Amino acid sequence: MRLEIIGNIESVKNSTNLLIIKTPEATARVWVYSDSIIRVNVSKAFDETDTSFAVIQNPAGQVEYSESADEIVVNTSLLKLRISKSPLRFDFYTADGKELSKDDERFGINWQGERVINYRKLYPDEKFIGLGEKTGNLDKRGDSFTNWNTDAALHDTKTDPLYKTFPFFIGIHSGLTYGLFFDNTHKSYFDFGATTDEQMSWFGADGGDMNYYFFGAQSVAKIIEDYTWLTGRMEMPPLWSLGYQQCRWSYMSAAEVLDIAARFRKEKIPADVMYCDIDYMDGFKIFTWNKETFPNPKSFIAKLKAMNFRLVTIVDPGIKIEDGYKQYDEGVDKDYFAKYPNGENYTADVWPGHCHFPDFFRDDVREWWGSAFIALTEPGVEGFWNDMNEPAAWGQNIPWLVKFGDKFMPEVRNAYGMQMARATYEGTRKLLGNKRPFVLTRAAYAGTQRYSAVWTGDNSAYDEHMLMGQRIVSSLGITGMSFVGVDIGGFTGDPTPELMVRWNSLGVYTPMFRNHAMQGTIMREPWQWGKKSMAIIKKDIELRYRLLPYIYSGFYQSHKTGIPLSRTLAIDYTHDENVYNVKYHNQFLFGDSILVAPVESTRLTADVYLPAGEWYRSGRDEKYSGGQVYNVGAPLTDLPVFIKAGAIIPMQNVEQSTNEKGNGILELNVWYGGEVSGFVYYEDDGTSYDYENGDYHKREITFDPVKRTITFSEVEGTFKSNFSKIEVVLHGFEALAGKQKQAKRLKQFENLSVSFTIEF
Ligand code: MIG
Repeated sequence: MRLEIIGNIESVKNSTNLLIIKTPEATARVWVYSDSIIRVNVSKAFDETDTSFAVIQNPAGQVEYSESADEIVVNTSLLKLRISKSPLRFDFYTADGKELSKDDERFGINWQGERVINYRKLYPDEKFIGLGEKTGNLDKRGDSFTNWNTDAALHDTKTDPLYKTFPFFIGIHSGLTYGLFFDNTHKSYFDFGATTDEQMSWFGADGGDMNYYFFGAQSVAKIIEDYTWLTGRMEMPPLWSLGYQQCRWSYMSAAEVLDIAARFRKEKIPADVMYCDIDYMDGFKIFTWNKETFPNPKSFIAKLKAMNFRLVTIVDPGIKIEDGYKQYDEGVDKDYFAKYPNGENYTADVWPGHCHFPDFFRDDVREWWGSAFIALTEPGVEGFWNDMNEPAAWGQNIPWLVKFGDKFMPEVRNAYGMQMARATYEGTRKLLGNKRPFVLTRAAYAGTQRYSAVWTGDNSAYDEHMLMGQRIVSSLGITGMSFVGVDIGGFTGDPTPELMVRWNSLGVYTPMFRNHAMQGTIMREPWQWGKKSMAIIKKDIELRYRLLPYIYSGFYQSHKTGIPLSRTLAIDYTHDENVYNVKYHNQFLFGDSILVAPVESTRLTADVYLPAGEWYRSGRDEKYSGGQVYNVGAPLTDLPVFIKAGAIIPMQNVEQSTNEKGNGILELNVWYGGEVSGFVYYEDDGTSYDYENGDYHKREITFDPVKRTITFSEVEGTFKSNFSKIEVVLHGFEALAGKQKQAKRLKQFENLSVSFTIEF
């Protein structure tokens, strides 16, 4: 194997919006995307079409740079990229000269055959967060990872790779932050000081270009904003998908699904969504219904709707080889399947038996796939679950010579699931008219947030898995995926009642709240765990529904800025060492101001680290000062949840589903804090795209402890709030000077759309 390390610059050319730098080995290109984003591409065979599955932005324009005998310096108002000429190396600094990240002086970028690697300097105190769906610690220093989308059934807390590829990480050192997105869909590798002698970190891929975007903003939040500006942000999810979701592999008939739904209503446990896993189909043929067990999909779904439930159905990519089956015949006819280089369709075995696989990399195939959903939308399905799209087949690796689009499998495998989710989203959005589809995918690549929610695949029913699942949810948040869930209760194995209760209580604070379990496991619905457990599960699900106005506003934030709903503490408390301590690294902020500390089901007390500031224990309003560890009670009825001082949390009354009207009162909870604080409240119809045309209701709510006021800004947007009244509930105001008995609930206010102020 030949090793080539990139050498000296031969020429530099300034083109319209990029610098082109040649060495004997390759050509390097440098673009500026914004003041805080610079792109570097080093290639032996640059493809001028320069397409990306992830990136939706274009370079900003002319690259500003200066050149001397030794180096080229690219400047933006925030960043300085020093490119040394002999040999070619890329070193990034803040505009005022602080070193953010540089190539390893000795090895820089190099090739071993097609494999391209970038060795970079490792800083003594450097930490690494990101890469999305990865096992291991929050701080990935000392670990290495591979991206190769895999059906990782039975994975444990060490398994790698899993189902998804997000080649984006954030480095933290010397009080500084930077981000790096390696946009390359080949099998890729990241090593955060695992295999080197504390000198280098490195990343690379089996082929393609050394193609990365460097983010230089000096806050993790701003880096996430920049990354999601580059790769896109989620749309507003349908409100119903934020309610409780009940799934199982499988509810075997329409009658069974309806029974389960009716039982939720009978027990008065709020819920919004039922699922059909693979057994609703006829012989696992996608876009069909089993005629015996689901004889009349339309009336079945109408009955569900009458109970205020929506239905999500699963689809896998494998199309059964069977003459007379519509999707098969059409696919063969139009040549829509992935192929061997001689033109034969690639075949593999999965649930339906022998299958072909749609080539989602082609526009016409995505269009075809998307329009086939009429078989599901016509009877009334509104949610579409994309499984097995790594793609997975029984015990088989896809041969490397199979072609997708004009590329061979190894080049694009990591983007297959994303392109399936894209086809599903684009097709169902069209079919549903002005209604928002809910799309859920297992495999994904950077940018998937534009099309779909994700879940973390087949987890297991034990405590360690629950805790790791939370880390993965927060880690996916760093890489742009806000709408994320895990199988609550654990997919494989049977949870103890305690674990079920505990996991469900964490589900309240999981962006997607779905209970799901594998074939052959004990039934999982809330009433299967005995009266006492059911009562706790019910209360927690009720809390989820009470929090929906806060949660929906949190998703609006993700939609607008990319900041995830589930936030590792590394986002807001980046330079606080305790955040990375494995004792506390599962903790997270849910939205702006709810801190959650996941705790095993076997422990009834927990050490919780509260970062700087003041905190209140939720439900008890006891006050804690931050920057300390507390040992707190953690009974199954009361997961340790803390509210940040100054928090403004809008809540509503308990409803049995998001389809209910509610009592029309928005309960605005305010926790006393020493500083001015604010909250952006957002509401819309929850189902349509009218918000894109200004039909929403948004206002800023500000708490001011000095003026002793809570101010509501004027409403922006045309949507009329579902709440006619606002009731303010004060927490921690008792000690305020001058008022002996501070009322907890202030009288209700009309929810006017003009600005108004409340005094306390
Ligand atoms: O081979 O559709 O991860 O959620 O229940 C297993 C059956 C296929 C894997 C998914 C799981 C789903 C199951 N699927």
